[in-house]
Amino acid sequence: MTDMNRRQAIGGLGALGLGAVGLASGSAKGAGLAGLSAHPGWDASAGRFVLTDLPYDPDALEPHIDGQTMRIHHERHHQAYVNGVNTALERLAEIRAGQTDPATLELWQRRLSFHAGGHINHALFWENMAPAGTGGEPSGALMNAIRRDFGSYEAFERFFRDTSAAVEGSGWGWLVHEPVSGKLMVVQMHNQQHSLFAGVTPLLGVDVWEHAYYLRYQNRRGDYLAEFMKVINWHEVSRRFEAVARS
Ligand code: MN3
Repeated sequence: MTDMNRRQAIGGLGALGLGAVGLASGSAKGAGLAGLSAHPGWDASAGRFVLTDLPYDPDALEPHIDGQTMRIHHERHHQAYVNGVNTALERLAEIRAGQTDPATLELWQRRLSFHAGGHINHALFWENMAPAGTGGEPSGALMNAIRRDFGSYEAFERFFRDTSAAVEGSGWGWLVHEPVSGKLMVVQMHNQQHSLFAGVTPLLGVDVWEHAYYLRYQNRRGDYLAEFMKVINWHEVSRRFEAVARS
């Protein structure tokens, strides 16, 4: 896929109202592409969203995240979001064409938001992880920004883990770049839908739905989060940060 096609694909997502997962910022200068450059999750020739590849073997994050969880999470859960966003777009097209009861518009808009959010969240999540020992350490401009906005790396990590652990029910913890202030922030996302500020760029996300950790950690979400910190791909987080900092 060319850069332009990627930009168009992601720009399209932004136009669907999904900007708060960072895609709106991709419309002008491409920063929102940051997490999706290798596996854009969109088949331009078919005009459909597609499941993104895992950038490593499903067993590669063991023992921190187990292979069975990774397989089910990727092949079943993520695939269901891909199917869901495609179905929602088909039903909405039928409503526009007068072929489906317009009273279902609200339902399909809600499903569009949920499934498109799920697709993009997971595409970003797979890429912001890497086998332990290969993801590097936070450094350079990213580390400077972490120190500036959180005081220290340790304070950031504590806040990121506490914020993610405290998500009520299903959702996500995110480190984001907020474009108005130019600051890094740690925020929660509920379900698959954003409760973020418009236009923030997602830098690092952790899925805290039970399907992300229950097989190995059962109800011990905090233990999962401690292990997640060992499989972060800081090279990718830095790449996202530098893409948005440049734009
Ligand atoms: Mn998930």
